[in-house]
Amino acid sequence: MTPFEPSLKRSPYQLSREVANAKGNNLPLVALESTVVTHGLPKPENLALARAMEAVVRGVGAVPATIALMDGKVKVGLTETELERLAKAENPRKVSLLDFGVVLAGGEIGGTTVAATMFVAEKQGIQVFATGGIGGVHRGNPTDISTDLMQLGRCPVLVVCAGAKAILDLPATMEYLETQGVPVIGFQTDELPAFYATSSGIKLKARVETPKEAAKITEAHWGMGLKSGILLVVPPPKDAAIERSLVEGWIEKALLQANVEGIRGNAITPYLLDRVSHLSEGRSKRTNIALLKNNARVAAEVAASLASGFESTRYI
Ligand code: PSU
Ligand code: MN
Repeated sequence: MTPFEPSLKRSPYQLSREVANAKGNNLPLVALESTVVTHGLPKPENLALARAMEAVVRGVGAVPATIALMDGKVKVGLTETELERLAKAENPRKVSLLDFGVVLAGGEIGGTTVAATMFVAEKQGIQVFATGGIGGVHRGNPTDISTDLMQLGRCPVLVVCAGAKAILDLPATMEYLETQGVPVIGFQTDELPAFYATSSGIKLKARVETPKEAAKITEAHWGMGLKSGILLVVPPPKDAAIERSLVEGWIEKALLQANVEGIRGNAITPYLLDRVSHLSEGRSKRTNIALLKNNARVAAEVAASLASGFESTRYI
């Protein structure tokens, strides 16, 4: 073994008892990201949301595996105390793929992005992952492309989301996903949702009505050896969705402000989400929370369907 091969003896991964038990017994698991807790939502809503997403997953009969960095470990499934430490941390790190080493070695608390959570989920054999919105290509800055997109191209995890965050360039993001060979499947919709809004005007190539159908496509895609991720896009619940033109107004303002303040790099997403929440007087935040819980439910249902091996078909 070379010194750089992952070592089992000193594994950086630490599974909660619940997650270890679920893995051992082939119970449906749903990975949950934690950047939304550390950077996506303000305190104390972040802790309430983290707990609520876990509760929704359990309600469907699946096991939540919230992933975060803490004490030099990659935690897969958090205890109640750990969830609180994560949500209440002062200056937590936003951890994408490039940050793992630094944050682990420094023993800091970190919330994992979609890319980072996918990486861990795949390593741990968790096939389904729920989040709010993925990262993408930024508006007016096409070289700022979220690692989420690259990771979706090479990591076989099903990501349930409400599309890419509306602050992004959605057509460019879709082009990138197409280039990477990532199927984008609408859950009871023909259009890519625009995160806070139900539609973006971008037509999708595939649509499913039920979690079972989504599970079937997933099995077929991976069953033939394809290694990419799959996006299942779920519009925000009707009563929480916001009209597209209204959202656009807030985003335009937030983008101008970000430019004036010179916000760049991985700080731009949390900054814009916060500005939009402010401009909408909290409305966007409420929509964000509603769609996160809704996505957790759909993800748990797909995970349950996959775990039940509905057709007991395994292609090898
Ligand atoms: N969706 C939200 N809030 C968030 C994020 C998504 O509603 O905070 C996070 C996700 O973790 C996503 C990340 O992976 O923002 C993208 O950041 P970047 O553009 O720097 O890659
Ligand atoms: Mn970026």
